[in-house]
Amino acid sequence: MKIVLADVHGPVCGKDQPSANLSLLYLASWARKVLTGLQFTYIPQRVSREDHLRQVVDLNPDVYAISFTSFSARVACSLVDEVRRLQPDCLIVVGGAHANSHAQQLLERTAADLCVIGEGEETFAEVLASLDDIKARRASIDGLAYLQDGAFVRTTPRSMIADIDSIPFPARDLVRQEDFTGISYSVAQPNTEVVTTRGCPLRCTFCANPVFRDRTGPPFRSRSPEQICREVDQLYAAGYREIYFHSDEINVDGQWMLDLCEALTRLGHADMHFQTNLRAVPMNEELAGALARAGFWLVRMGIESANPRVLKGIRKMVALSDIENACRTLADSGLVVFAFLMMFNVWEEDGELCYETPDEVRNTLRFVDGLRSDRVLHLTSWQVATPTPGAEMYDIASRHGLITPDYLPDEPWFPYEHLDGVSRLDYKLLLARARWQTAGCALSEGVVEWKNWRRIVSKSKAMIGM
Ligand code: B12
Ligand code: SF4
Repeated sequence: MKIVLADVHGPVCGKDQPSANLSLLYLASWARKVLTGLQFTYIPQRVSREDHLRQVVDLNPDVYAISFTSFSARVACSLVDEVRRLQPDCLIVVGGAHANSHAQQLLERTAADLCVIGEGEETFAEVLASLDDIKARRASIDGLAYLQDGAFVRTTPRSMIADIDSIPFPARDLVRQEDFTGISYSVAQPNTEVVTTRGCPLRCTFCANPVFRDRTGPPFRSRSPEQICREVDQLYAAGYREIYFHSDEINVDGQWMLDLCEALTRLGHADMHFQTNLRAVPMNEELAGALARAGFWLVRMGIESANPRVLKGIRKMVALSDIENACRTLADSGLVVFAFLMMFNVWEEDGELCYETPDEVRNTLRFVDGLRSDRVLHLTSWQVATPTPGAEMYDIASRHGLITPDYLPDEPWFPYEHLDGVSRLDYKLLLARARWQTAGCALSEGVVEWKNWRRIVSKSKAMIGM
């Protein structure tokens, strides 16, 4: 059986693809564990639209499986329709973040046959096993959505895999390292990503983390440190020297993080470097020291805002003092601290629409400048808070008429068009200031990301008003 595993062609949000899409490689590794006779071809983001479609026609696959977020959904939908035109008999399966929140719309508006909702490994393998008679058997496969005589059908939700150690390592043999640009802000080449946990126990309103929540089974699961270390060892032997650990937040379970750090330290790969995402709490000298000893050099922390009113509204569940403490503790242990920041967040209080004001955004900029001058915060990334399918903020924006049902977040989101107290001038000045701050950080740390030249050019043009 021939199966294409497809990423949309890029760049997406102005960026090239840093490393292989692990969602697709996990689907392949699980399917290989339970089935035989499978021939997978992975098409990365770097392949142009023409070459993507040419490869599909040349391969003449039985299954075309495509993964995408809401930010690449528009391109993905047009690819699906084009693949259907060129390969009328191929089964088209869609999955990923956008498929989770917009299954019905995707099925009604594109030529996709099946939409996989939730964790994909078991569902996809069952689809492949039933391929000969999929129309008759799809109703008995959990975690699927499809149209039957034009009506939307959703099968029983798929239980989550309780023991994620049972999932084999992603099928990296299907990809070529040269198709990827490498992770941003890296100190060693080649580098790649590893998924260490699935799900997050928290519920920040702006976060679209829809796949692993509100379904049957445990929402937050972690791999055992030993199993992660086996994957790290394998990657080390394959020549990799830096890994970005994609836990949503590595420290939501502090004891597990300590165990992982100890196991990584015991591996003894002094020239292997790590980076990860984390939260401001829990953080203390023991946790920060363990990260540094294990080989972590960069930690990316969601600060979002320096305003207690906003932190409470977006349900960040951290105090400003926690953020400051985390920056100082991590920096004292020698770690480079990278902050994710947002402006003009939107939330709801007793049904009323609330939002971050221009003065509050200015306050966050000043707070960051203060931490920078103390040398406890080193790099930043600013985003305008955008309603993203799967996030509570998206539902709030819909309820208050800020977005239409057709809205996709690849369209620019201008807060001044939706929020009374934000003017166009406020927005432009604050965004420019935030971009200068990010550029200033990157220049002073000596880490300008030239590979994102498209973004740098477009942001520079925006800053000088071109
Ligand atoms: C790693 C990551 C990235 C990496 C991707 C690396 C790569 N190599 O391609 C980078 C840094 C590039 C990235 C970029 C972006 N990301 Co991102 N990313 C993630 C993250 C943290 C982990 C993804 C992952 O690997 N998960 C592990 C795998 C196993 O889970 P999974 O992806 O959900 O896949 C499972 C199922 O969804 C399903 N499945 C997925 N695809 C398919 C396809 C088929 C056919 C089938 C059957 C099943 C299936 O089966 C999989 C296995 O169970 C997620 C958050 C999260 N926890 O998922 C955000 C997340 C996916 N990203 C998000 C966003 C917003 C972005 C950006 C827009 C950020 C930006 N402003 O630039 C860009 C857009 C990129 C794009 N191509 O569209 C959002 C998407 C929300 C949405 N509704 O669109 C998420 C959910 C983060 C969040 N909490 O809000 N991201
Ligand atoms: S922003 Fe981080 S802590 Fe909040 S829900 Fe998303 S992954 Fe969890």
